[in-house]
Amino acid sequence: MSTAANSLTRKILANDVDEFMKRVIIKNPGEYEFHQAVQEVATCLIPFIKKNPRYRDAKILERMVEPERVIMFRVSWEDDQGEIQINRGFRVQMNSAIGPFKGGLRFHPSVTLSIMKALSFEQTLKNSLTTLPMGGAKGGSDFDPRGKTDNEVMLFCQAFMNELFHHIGPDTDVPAGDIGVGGREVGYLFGQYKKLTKAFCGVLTGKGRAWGGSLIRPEATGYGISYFLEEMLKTKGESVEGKTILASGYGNVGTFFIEKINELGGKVVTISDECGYVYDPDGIKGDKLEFLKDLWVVHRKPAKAFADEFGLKWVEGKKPWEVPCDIACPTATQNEIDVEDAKTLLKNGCWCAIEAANMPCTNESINLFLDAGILFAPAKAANAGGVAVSGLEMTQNSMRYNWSREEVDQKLKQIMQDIHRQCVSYGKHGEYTNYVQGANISGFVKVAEAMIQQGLV
Ligand code: NDP
Ligand code: 2IT
Repeated sequence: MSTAANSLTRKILANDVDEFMKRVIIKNPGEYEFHQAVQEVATCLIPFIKKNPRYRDAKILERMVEPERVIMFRVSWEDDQGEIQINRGFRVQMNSAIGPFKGGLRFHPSVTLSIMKALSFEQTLKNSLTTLPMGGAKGGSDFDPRGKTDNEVMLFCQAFMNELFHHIGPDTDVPAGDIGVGGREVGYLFGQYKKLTKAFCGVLTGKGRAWGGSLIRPEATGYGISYFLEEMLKTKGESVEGKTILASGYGNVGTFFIEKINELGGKVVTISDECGYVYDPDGIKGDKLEFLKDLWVVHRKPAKAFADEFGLKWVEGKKPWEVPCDIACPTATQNEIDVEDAKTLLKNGCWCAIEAANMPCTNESINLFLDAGILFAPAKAANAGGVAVSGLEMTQNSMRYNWSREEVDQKLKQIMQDIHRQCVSYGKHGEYTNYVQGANISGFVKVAEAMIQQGLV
């Protein structure tokens, strides 16, 4: 389908999608991120479902937007000053058709039920794309890790697990990290789970190497995005070599993305946070990257500290998307790129956008990229490497065995290539591949078939 036909098809189908969305919005009032995630998927799936009435008759999409279970709970703990703190905890167990619930935990003050539902819905399709048997979930809390001591983080994690442990287990639901939750937090969560249940088991992924963690899990999301990018560029006879790339967040995903891009000969020239961005025309590498790796993940420090340390340009109050580039890769959080940012990127010659964060582009900006006919990779395909290696960690835990770094990296690369193949097989129209459509349909079919085979549960 040409890009002009893309937008025409969207208009013709708008009525069916609007009807569907009306019901979703009435049932989930005010949950804007959830509406956004469902709308993106429904726009691709409703025409497909029309051609495949068995999915329509079984009401698969209607069932998929209803979480199997939502757990919301109080987390009370005492900070270092002896003051009582109250946070809210969440776990949305969205879909277990193809495996135990699986997905990260996010600790950030912006966390709401809407974001948890949106991300667990995305996770269901993402996990299906990995080819591994994992259902979809997401959880977290509005706890703000910035400025907290190590002791406070531990006390919070223990209080959070005091409730969560009732609902998870290696064969029911296996959480992992996300924003604000890395190796340290997974350690404290695991320790508390073990104390409460007396079980040493693979209930979380992203564990420490010495106690059941997989090699390459910390690197997996960033490396996987780079592998997916290579596959996309190959379809245009291109490679990462010599390309100028913009990134935003500089946490787990952002820093290992930069590391792999450097290895492949590309140049990442920006990182950012809510306050502004750092511009480094020479590319973030060597000592600069080593410094950056710890800046957020270990020290929870702002992006400006990076500019100050190395005398780099700091642009206050602006987003990095105004810098001319070949490739844009948002690596921080949802809705980082809006229509205006997308217009600026296109105007400055950007010809590829790849979502590293979850839902970093608004639906309107995605449509603009698709209409412009540039390469565009949605998060559920591009960033699936993290959860894929989580799946491999589960496999290693079940076998009570560890694969080498090379073995895990090789499997990760194969999975990313496989996801790319799936996107092309469902999304290619003539010369153009609509990766959004490819990822949504391919992820959906496997879950839908499993739901039909398991009956009405
Ligand atoms: P980290 O906590 O390691 O890093 C998050 C980064 O994003 C930090 O630089 C943080 O800095 C920035 N950030 C967070 N919230 C905001 C905000 N509201 N506005 C601007 N910047 C923000 O998280 P990850 O690297 O793990 O996650 C990044 C993205 O990748 C998320 O969307 C996550 O869902 C997604 N993802 C993560 C995976 C994983 O395995 N960890 C797997 C797949 C996707 P600051 O708060 O100072 O702005
Ligand atoms: O968004 C994601 O895929 C993650 N945060 C990783 C989830 C996981 O279970 O490894």
